[in-house]
Amino acid sequence: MPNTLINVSNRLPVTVEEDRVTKSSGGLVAALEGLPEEQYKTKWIGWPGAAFPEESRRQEIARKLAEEHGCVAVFLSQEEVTAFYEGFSNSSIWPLLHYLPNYLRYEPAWWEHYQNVNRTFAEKVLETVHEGDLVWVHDYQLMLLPAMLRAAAPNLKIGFFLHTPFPAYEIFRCHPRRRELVAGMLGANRIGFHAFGYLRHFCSTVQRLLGIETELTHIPSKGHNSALGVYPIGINAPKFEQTLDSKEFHRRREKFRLAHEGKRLVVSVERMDYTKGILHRLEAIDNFLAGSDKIDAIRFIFVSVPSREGIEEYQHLVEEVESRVGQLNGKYATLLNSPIHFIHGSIPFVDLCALYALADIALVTPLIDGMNLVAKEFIACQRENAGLLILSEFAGAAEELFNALLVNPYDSAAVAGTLTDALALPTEERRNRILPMRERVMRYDARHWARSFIDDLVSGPISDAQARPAAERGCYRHQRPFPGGPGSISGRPSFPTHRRARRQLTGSGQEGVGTIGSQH
Ligand code: GDG
Repeated sequence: MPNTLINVSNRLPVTVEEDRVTKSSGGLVAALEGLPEEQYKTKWIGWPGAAFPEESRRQEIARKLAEEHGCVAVFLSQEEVTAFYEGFSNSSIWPLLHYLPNYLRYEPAWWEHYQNVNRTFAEKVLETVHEGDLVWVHDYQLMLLPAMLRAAAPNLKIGFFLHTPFPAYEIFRCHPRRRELVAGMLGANRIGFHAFGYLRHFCSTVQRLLGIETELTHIPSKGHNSALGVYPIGINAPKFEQTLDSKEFHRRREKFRLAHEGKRLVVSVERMDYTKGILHRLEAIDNFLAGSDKIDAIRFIFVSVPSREGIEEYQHLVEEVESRVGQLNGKYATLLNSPIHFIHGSIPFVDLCALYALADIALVTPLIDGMNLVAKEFIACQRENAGLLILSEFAGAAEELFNALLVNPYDSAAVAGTLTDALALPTEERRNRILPMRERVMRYDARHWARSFIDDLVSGPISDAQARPAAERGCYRHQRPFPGGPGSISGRPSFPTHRRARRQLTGSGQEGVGTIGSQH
């Protein structure tokens, strides 16, 4: 009998527009599509991607999502979208997680909304969960949720995965709600990161902000341990193999080949985000083109998916990128070629694969990135070709992709130099580089990632039983590091659905007799 895995993420893997329900594109979605269905029955809880003010419309969408997609919708008002999502999550936490305190904006009212929305998610989880289910919370929008769930259902198995980097303490401490955020994460039984460096930063941040003595394997918390682990996310490998085998893929690749005949292709794919280093990359391309005598023979293809368009910094970024692309095309265009082909939009998956497969080089140069799936997807599509990956050393993927050409994205002259060298590498050497990496990428895929995390969550080496002795051994420097502690993070003395949730979870009216997850 499969376990039910309840994935909780800000966004559902679908977007609802008018009468259309479409699959969202994004890293997490791709990763969880690869879970083995025979082992895990998955449910999703999340926001469908737009504000639906009318109650009747909400009911209709909720029914459709539940019946057709196994999703439980959390509806947010327009005010919540602005304050919780665009404000607190993406204008205060996101920049700090990516070492960009200059982008940090903060309004105290956002904090109220962030707590309220996390509380709404907690209520939805507690309404949905049954005994034996696992709850897997994703990402920085829901950092308070693990502690809220823990307070309401102490025996629930809760995992938390952070898809971004976790920065050094000196950066994270800039956040006005820094303590509450890390304390919220500690409600989880297991916390996962893409890279060991992020885990280490999290430990030292918890130690310094909350005064808790931490270990690299776990952090003792009240009544349980939060085990820590490194789980580098992978791609949905079977989906890529299937697509590469399809007729449509071959048709599209041939079409693109004809359209770009005679050109070396350099591809960059990403959300339009300031962390992705797009402007720095354009600087490097300027450098490269200035020194090249073969401008007609090269084409840079940018696919930049519109992202967070309600946020001012993102609007400025689009303007700057478009203006810089225009400038460079004006400067370097000949009668035969415009060197930068810029798409501010999303392309179909099969086209994405065809583009990756055809490209000579992927230029993936984020200023910082939790993992970066594009780098792995490009490698996956190099089944017949022998493309090269130029990768920022500040992407989590750089720790795994041992044969990539690593660059410092801030050093545009060096990036341009690497590009020149890469284009000159003989096919044999390129093939020798890409093939062993491809093997690794296809083996350690999304399925492997999700399974490792879930297996460790279910039966991890640090059991809850060790929590009490750990606390008794005096692992806390301060018992109450800040008023209230994680359990009261909501600002209310007790969780609103506390009693109801317990009754529902334990099947009894008794408080404190939670049995959920006890078989693990
Ligand atoms: C976050 C972290 C971490 C892009 N354009 C198109 C398209 N995409 C797909 C790619 C890829 C995904 O979007 C982007 O994933 P990344 O990992 O590169 O980046 P983020 O969106 O920032 O994701 C990141 C990730 O979470 C997972 O943990 O790796 O560090 O920031 O899958 O293929 N897909 C389609 N058309 C496009 O035009 N179909």
